[in-house]
Amino acid sequence: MLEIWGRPYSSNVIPVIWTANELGLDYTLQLAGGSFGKLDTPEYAQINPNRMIPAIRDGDFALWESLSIVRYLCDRYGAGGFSPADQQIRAIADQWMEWSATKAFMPVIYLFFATVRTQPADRDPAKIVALRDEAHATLSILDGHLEDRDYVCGNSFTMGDIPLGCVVYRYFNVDVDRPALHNVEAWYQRLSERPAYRDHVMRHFGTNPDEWAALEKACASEGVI
Ligand SMILES: N[C@@H](CCC(=O)N[C@@H](CS)C(=O)NCC(=O)O)C(=O)O
Repeated sequence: MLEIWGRPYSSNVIPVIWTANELGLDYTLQLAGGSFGKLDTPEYAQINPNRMIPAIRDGDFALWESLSIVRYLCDRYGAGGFSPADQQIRAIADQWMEWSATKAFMPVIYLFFATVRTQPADRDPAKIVALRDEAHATLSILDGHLEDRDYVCGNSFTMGDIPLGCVVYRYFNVDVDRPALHNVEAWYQRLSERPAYRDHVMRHFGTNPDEWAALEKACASEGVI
């Protein structure tokens, strides 16, 4: 059975877990990383020599790097669907996955760390506004792209929506004022109609480091997800 190594509150693990659930795959989640540890074992070094999460094992095959895992799962188990058969449509999906990793992820994750992962007394309001502005400016590009399409590749949900769907959930759920992004908001609404997105991306992550840590610890009691 497919094994996913990671923790369900990690920004790089969430796209992998969401993908596996979209594809209806049977898998076991090996809780690892952060307070769950296990990354410094010889067994894990065989799976991911970087000792980071996520990683997967699919039979004898091991793979790391979150978006490579998303592509692999969609190619192997969702070919012609989440991984479009048309090479140009697939390239567009790939383009937005790369763009998510290289442009959209950073301002949003830094905004997340400057708010949820920082004690309220230690927060820097100017830094938070600057990160919010950077995230908004970047996501405005996605907003323009979604002006005349439902999903990043057109009318169907594909792997191209997955990394950005995770980024946008965090952006829309940190406690900051945000200028409108009408098309991204409409796309986010469409994603939130998907059960796998609701269950595995739209996890309440708390409002401060203590709540966040307690929520992540509690996921250990969920066992296999
Ligand atoms: N580019 C890698 C980044 C992996 C990464 O930074 N993982 C973090 C968690 S989000 C990690 O392993 N941190 C150590 C830990 O969680 O213990 C990917 O997308 O998979």
